[in-house]
Amino acid sequence: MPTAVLVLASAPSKLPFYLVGGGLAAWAVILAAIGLSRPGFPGTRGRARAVMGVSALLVAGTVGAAIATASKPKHEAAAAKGGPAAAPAKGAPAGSTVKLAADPGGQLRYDTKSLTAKAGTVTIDFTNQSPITHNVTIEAAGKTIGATKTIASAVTTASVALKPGTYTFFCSVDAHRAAGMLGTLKVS
Ligand SMILES: [Cu+2]
Repeated sequence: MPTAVLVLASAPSKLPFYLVGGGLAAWAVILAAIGLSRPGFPGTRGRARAVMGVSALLVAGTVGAAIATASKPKHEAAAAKGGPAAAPAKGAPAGSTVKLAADPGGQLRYDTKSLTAKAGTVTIDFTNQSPITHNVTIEAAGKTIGATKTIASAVTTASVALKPGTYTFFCSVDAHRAAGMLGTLKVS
């Protein structure tokens, strides 16, 4: 028996199906043999019921094992292997983090003009090493959706819930935006 347990543990996928299915086949052979050798089989109502019950159980077991082994969701297998489908379930947007820095020398620009993020809670990590105050403000169709704190010689973080789309990020301090402190954030 320990060997069988070992096999069960090491080869999970189709084994239950083969075991129960094999049991069903053996049961059918036994029933046929008894039926052939004893014309009166199964004899009493109780025995007939028992035979029917065991048969039904084995059939249900086989079908159940077949479904259980066949319908194993693909993403589970992928998750076990660390595949790309190991992402969070639907309805729980992954979101992501974007990193952005203001020009450390004090020029009115960020270190990039384009950012990308995944829809959901988007975290903005903003670094401003310069002594000039800056922030990161997110805007869609002229409407402000969120912003970091305005900082100088510091680091700050803000989280914004973003749907897929194209946004503008810019600094709302003075005329920094007009001077070129802006860029495009694409959320997919
Ligand atoms: Cu600024």
